[in-house]
Order: sequence, then C-alpha cells, then structure tokens
Amino acid sequence: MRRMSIVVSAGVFVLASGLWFRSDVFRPFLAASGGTVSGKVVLLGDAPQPKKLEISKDKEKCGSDKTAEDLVVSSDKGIKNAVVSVAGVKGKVDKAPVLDQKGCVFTPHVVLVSPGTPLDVLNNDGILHNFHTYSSKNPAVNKAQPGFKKKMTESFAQPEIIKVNCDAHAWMTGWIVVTDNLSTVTIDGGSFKLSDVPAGTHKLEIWHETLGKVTKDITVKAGEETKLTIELAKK
Ligand SMILES: [Cu+2]
Repeated sequence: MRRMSIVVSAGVFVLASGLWFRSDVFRPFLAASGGTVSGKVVLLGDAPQPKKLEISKDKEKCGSDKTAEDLVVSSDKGIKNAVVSVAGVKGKVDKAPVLDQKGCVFTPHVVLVSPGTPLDVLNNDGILHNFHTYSSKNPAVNKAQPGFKKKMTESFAQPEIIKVNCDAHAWMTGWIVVTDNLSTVTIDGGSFKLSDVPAGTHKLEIWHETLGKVTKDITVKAGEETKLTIELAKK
C-alpha cells in the first residue's frame, strides 16, 4: 500500500512537471508575472505656440480653423502622439486598426499597426482624398480615394515608421507606425501605460515625429508598476 502511494505521488509529480514545461500551459504563468510601465512624456524647455494650419480648399468640408498636430503640448508640457515601445518584446496589437480622414485630418494622427495586419483607411468626408505613404522598407502607396470610396484597406509587411500625406490637401499629415513590439501612443497630456511587460530589464524606445527618438533602460518587476517621466527636447 505504501509502495503504491509512492508510485502515485511520483506519477502526479511527473504529470505536474510535464504540464509545467508545456509551453501552452506555462504561458499564462509568464503573463501573470509581468508588470506595468506607465508615465508621462514631457517637453524639456518652453512649449511652442500652437500652429494654425492653412486650409486652402474644400473649406465647407474641411473647416477653416485647425491646429497642427506635429507637436501637441499640454499646459503642463505633456506631449501627445509620442510612441512608447518596449524593444524586443512582442506586444498585444489592435486587431482592426483604422486611419480615418475626417474633416480633412488623419485620425488618429499616429496609428499603430502590426506587420501584415490590414489597416482600414476611411474617407468620411465625401470628397477626394489621396493616400500617399513615404516609406523605405515597404512599397510606397499612392492612391486616390474619391468621396464615394468610404474604405480602402492597406497592409505593411515590414516594421517601419511611415509618413502619410494627402496630395489633395497639403496640410494633411499622419503617421503609420508598423511594429510588433509592445507599444502605445501618448494621449492628451502625454501619459501612457503599457501592461503585461515581462519582468526584467528592457529598453524603452520613445519616438516623436518632431522631437526624434530616445531610449531609456527600465526595470520591470512582476505585479508592480514602474513609473517614469521621459523628457524630450527640441533639436
Ligand atoms: Cu485630403
């Protein structure tokens, strides 16, 4: 009887260790051992005056009072539309990213897309727009999107930061950030939050279209929140 219980115990142990090493069973334990990285991206130095865009045509659809989004800084210097990524850590992605053309502005101004994931490019204005990308690793896209064409779908295979313009409205600029790294974009006021970051040390990469790129070494502990203030300076 005693021998039998030893055999049974050993069997349970073998089964348990077998489960432990099976990657599909093990993964939830890994996810639970991650931490959160949050904080704020701020401008070092004086905030610039917001720039008005020059709306030269289609004012009835586009409006006439628009502010440039190339550097949006809040009263406490938080920078909107900065991309914060954990280098080398694959991240959750928006499965259905959308880039809308609404009021002759690309919305959102910066959109995150995983490599190969379809990006829906919408035209909610009912007038002619033109989707023109400037890239080096992915083929350039230069397509008219007439008012009746409410949706086009594009995808980008290679990780890259791609500028997009509308040739019909010179002020229309947006950015498509193709990445499979765990990433997010700062909101109004410059704050960000990344969840499920694996415990350990990482390089945090911060990119902004006019302020450039900086990296910062971070340490993440399981179940804890690492809070950071990241300063970007004008060049
Ligand atoms: Cu346009």
